[in-house]
Amino acid sequence: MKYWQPKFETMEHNELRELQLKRLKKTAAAVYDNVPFYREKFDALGITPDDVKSLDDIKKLPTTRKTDLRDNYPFGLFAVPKKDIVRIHASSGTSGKPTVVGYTANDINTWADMMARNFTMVGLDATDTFQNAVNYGLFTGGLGFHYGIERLGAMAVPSGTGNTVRQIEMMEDFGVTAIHCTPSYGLYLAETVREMGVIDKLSLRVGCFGAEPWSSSTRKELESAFNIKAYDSYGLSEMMGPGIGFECPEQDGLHIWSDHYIVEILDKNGEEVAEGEKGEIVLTSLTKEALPVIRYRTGDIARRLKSECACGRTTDRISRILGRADDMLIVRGINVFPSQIEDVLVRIEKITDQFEIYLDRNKKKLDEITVRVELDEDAFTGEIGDLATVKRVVEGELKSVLNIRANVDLVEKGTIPRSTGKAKRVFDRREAI
Ligand code: ADP
Ligand code: K
Ligand code: ZN
Repeated sequence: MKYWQPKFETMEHNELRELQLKRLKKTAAAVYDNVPFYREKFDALGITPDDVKSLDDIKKLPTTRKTDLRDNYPFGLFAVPKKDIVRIHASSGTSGKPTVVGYTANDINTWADMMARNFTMVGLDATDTFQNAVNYGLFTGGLGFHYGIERLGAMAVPSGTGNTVRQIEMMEDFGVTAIHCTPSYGLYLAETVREMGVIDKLSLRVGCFGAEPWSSSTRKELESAFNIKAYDSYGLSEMMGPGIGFECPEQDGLHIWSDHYIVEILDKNGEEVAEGEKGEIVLTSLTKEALPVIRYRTGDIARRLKSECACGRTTDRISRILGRADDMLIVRGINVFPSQIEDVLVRIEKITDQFEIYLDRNKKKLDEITVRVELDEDAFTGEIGDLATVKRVVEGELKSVLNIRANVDLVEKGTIPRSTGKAKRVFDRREAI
């Protein structure tokens, strides 16, 4: 089977826009009637849901930010009575206090189908065995993927995170064909597979990686280490969780499920960018019942792509996530994204894929960036000269990509803690001084 819900995945353009408008009107009315926060925002702008007459009118609607969820913590933005909520999750709190999100039974159902669409899209079906190696708690990635795997009819292996050797034994013993984890945990698993020398015993075909940014070099690394195709999975708890955007076999950008979400890519002035340009992803949910969200400022940066795709799906499409606005480091006035550093390091031999970034302010009050990288065991012959060469290569590559000098701190393999979820890579010590 090529599509899970062909009617929605391949819907003709005009019909899709009509469906979006109908659902946008309904969502605007739902938040206006049931969520005081939105009622006040609409009132302040002097609008009512009746002002939504075309899709373009979305621009009249207020935006929502993470702080709005925090201010209304925990359940203040829910649009249905508590008896209709069947589950809550929380964001991972990458940038502050976690926020809580809720789901009705219909929401859970919608989400499972979206995930099943994604899995079908990357060639999985009921015959597959799917290991879900992410945290199964409040984090959306655990149960979100799990329900989708079951909806597809595949066999779920809810391994969670940790105990990395055991994870790999399970892959071997259960004949696991698909895996989901964060890209940073994926790299750690890959390293362990290499150390155990078991790649020939694994039956993996597909890997789904998401929840944090990763580069195309990391994709190559994961694909060759596991002998798989690696696909990007995008999502955020405010919009349900993972799976609202997913790569197809073209591996060239994310399909955003447009019957469930409107995606805007906005520049600094809040204007829609042209195709190919980058901006902030702003999402409006169209079918969420428990927690409908209007024009959510994700803080995630991506490019707008044209919607035609060789896979036949007609959804809106965006590039992979280029970074998170609040990820961006400003070092001596130059913008640096950790993903740029990752992209450089993963391509260099003789070092592992693990790294940490330290930001300091020196005596002259200038920013210093130090990248800690690990030397691969077999790269060190005992010659001090080797170390100097590796250091020089890494510094040179970083300089050419970042346009500023970064110090490189070479450490022994295993020094940098391996992450099983979203990795913490940046340590900004500039404020402390
Ligand atoms: P938090 O914002 O606390 O991390 P979530 O767990 O909801 O909360 O994570 C959502 C965020 O994770 C997204 O806004 C995005 O920044 C990041 N993210 C999720 N999937 C991807 C992906 N495939 N690529 C890059 N970043 C991603
Ligand atoms: K099955
Ligand atoms: Zn496609």
